[in-house]
Amino acid sequence: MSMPTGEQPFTATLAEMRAMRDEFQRFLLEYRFGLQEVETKITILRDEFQLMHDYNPIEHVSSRVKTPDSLAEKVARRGIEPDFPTIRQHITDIAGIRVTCSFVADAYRLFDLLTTQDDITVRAVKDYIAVPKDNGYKSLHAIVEVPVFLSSGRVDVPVEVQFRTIAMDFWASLEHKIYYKYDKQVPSPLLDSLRDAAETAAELDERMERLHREVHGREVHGREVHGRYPRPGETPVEV
Ligand code: 0O2
Repeated sequence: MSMPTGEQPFTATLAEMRAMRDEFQRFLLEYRFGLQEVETKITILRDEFQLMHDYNPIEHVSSRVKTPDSLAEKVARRGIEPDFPTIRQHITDIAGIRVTCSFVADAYRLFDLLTTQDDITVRAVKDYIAVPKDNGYKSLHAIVEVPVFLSSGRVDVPVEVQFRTIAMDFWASLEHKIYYKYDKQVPSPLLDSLRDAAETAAELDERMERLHREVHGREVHGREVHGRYPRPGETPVEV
């Protein structure tokens, strides 16, 4: 069964529409479960950090399953067939989780700690922190696959995880609002101001991280191993 994209003429009986709704809900359910699995992993890392290292690298976490409208828009924009197997194969951000961290180093640490877990498969990484987008957007994106065990068996569900700092998040949410306010046709001076603001946000991130390090020093109390946090099973070594 195909999803209506809004561009094709669409006729169906009430029973067909109900069947389509049920199939769509089942399709999205897998993504909701995948999201729950990754959210649990992030929550465990946060709680363990707090308990073992007396430090919380995560400011907040938000998640969403893509709305049917947003999914249909992406299917149309990508020009892919609007059927479930094709969507499953090509649209990898139906389940999305955003981890907002205190500092850039924390974003990379959490990325590392999540993506090296045994049951996680990394499908793709886009490091827009190392190489920001032309508009100034910064964030570290990973498409990970997480196993979900249903009554019908195992399914590996792709989840997009975005790691960013508070400053990057602030910038991205304003840019998103401006983009939609101007219906994606943002005037050029405003685009320049946004790029400028992205640089200011990056400078703020650097200053805050420097300050944090000045106050706390190099955290070697079982926390950092050669500039990063220990991986599971690794013994922290003082440097
Ligand atoms: P939402 O509201 O999160 O669902 P695409 O450009 O989407 O066709 P791809 O490869 O899926 O291709 O995109 P990418 O680069 O991995 O980015 C996906 C998500 O990152 C977006 O999802 C946004 O959440 C965020 N993002 C990427 N670029 C920008 C940007 O320039 N500004 C802002 N504010 N966010 C960005 P969606 O589906 O667009 O939105």
